[in-house]
Amino acid sequence: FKVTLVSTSPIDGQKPGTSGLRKKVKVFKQPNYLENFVQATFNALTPEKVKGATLVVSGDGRYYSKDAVQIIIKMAAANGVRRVWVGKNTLMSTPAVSAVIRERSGADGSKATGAFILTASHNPGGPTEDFGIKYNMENGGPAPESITDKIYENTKTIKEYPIAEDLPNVDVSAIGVTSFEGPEGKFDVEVFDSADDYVKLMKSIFGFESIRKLLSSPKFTFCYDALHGVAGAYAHRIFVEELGAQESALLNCVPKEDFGGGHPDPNLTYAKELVARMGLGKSDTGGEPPEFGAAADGDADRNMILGKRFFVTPSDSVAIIAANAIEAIPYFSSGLKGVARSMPTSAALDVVAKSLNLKFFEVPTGWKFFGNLMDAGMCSVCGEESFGTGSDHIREKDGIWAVLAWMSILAHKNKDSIDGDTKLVTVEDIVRQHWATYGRHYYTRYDYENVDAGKAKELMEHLVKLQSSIPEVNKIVKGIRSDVANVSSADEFEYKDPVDGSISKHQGIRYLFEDGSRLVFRLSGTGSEGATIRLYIEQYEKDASKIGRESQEALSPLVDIALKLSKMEEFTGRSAPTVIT
Ligand code: VG1
Ligand code: CO
Repeated sequence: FKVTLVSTSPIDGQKPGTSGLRKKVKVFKQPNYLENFVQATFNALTPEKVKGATLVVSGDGRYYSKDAVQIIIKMAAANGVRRVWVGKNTLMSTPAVSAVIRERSGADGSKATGAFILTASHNPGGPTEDFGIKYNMENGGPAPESITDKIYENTKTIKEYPIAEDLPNVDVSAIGVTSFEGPEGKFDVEVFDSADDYVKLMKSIFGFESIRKLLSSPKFTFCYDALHGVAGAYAHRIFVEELGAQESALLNCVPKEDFGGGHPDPNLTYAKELVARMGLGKSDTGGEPPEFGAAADGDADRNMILGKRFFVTPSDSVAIIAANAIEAIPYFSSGLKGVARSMPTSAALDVVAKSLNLKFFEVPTGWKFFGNLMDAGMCSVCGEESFGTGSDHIREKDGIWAVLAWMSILAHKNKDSIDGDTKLVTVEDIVRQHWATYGRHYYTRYDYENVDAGKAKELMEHLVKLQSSIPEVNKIVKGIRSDVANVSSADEFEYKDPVDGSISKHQGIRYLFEDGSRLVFRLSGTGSEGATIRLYIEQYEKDASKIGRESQEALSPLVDIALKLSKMEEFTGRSAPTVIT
């Protein structure tokens, strides 16, 4: 192939957000839009590192992935990349990409040094919906801010990019290696099924035998909903072939370019079919719900965990996994190096860390911050309130890992009862037992999607200004409800990375109450249009007689305060959030 230099000019708005660049497909399809971002990334990595490299390029298979993969292959070739690894049909879950970077060796012993992940995660897909791209580093984790800042700077000055225009499109549906000869030598594209590497990794972490035994018991029933995301490409292999689940346990497990027209976000609002099956929906499907249900998002890094007629909040989920990991999961049998959560995630994990005497970290939203801790051997298990849970087996959150972690805990708690007549220890039993031991963190998140960006900014500025006088805040709070604790402090969360000392500012506004309750306000960094305001509300209850309340009811005084304190309706014109989780 030949290399052509194409001249281009900067395009506005290519700043990577919480997890890469996410925009409408029609934006990505503009001339040079994708190319500029890819070249800005190559330039940020530096030409020396790009030349001769092995790169992974794949994603959740959403609409425009097939075109994007071919463009990136041609640009990689022209930039002197030695090899590109592509998942069959461009499919590779975000956790599988991380695993492939860390674990896979090519036939000639080559190792990948990074990846372009093509996904907009939980955002809908299709010609009128979202596409996304992000870069992951040699450790398998998302590029740190030092790199994403450079990428953004480069997008503002880019003048040209090289591309191998005459390179034929590679058939990404056929497994195998295609070799090309370019001006600087050989260039290979290898298509493979990443499920092999991923399954191998999962088998090295969990006791598949004990999970298999659980799944084979008639007492235990299971349902997994991939919401037509990429998790479907792994679910059959793992749950059915390896672990013996019934075929009928899999819902929406065929990956689709538009996620079947749905919103591939595993929560109580969008995972409608699963929610109904689990006996949690308004429309009951009839029949006895399964004992355990789970769902994934588009790129399979998120998870939702459900019991029969029971929802496990993600903040509780990570705390429960941490509390049981050593006993229930072979990978952790020698102990946990530490645990971490993102700032808006509830403090359920903090209580476990304290009681088990574990190192604990609170980081800003987004998985990139956990990676540094893990690379330094300081953190084993971590999670976010946004349905993300994971461990140091890779450097991304991992939806299927979380399901296997819960299955391991269920298998462990039921190891003596699974064969006999004793009753199954259920998901709900495990959660209630956890609350009884550690106390309960009532928790909810209100999302106001696609609000006017200017108004959202004003609301945040209003909240920052309010913080300067805590007595004033308390006067307002007491005027709204007299039955809540005092606000003891408020701030804008700022994080100093304990490993590299880097500082991340403006990571959300916190109002902290004397009884441990919290209100947190943030602007989303993953949307593709307008602004999304997230409001996180949390209240700790230690009294065992008060841990069984319905959470929206228990939190209603704090919700009331949050809405009035922030003047939510006044600024946004919204009387209700778009989604409550
Ligand atoms: C959201 C979540 C955050 C998560 C991020 C990426 O970010 O709140 O916890 O890490 O999505 O997840 P934001 O900035 O919109 O609040 V994924 O599965 O979209 O890569
Ligand atoms: Co995701």
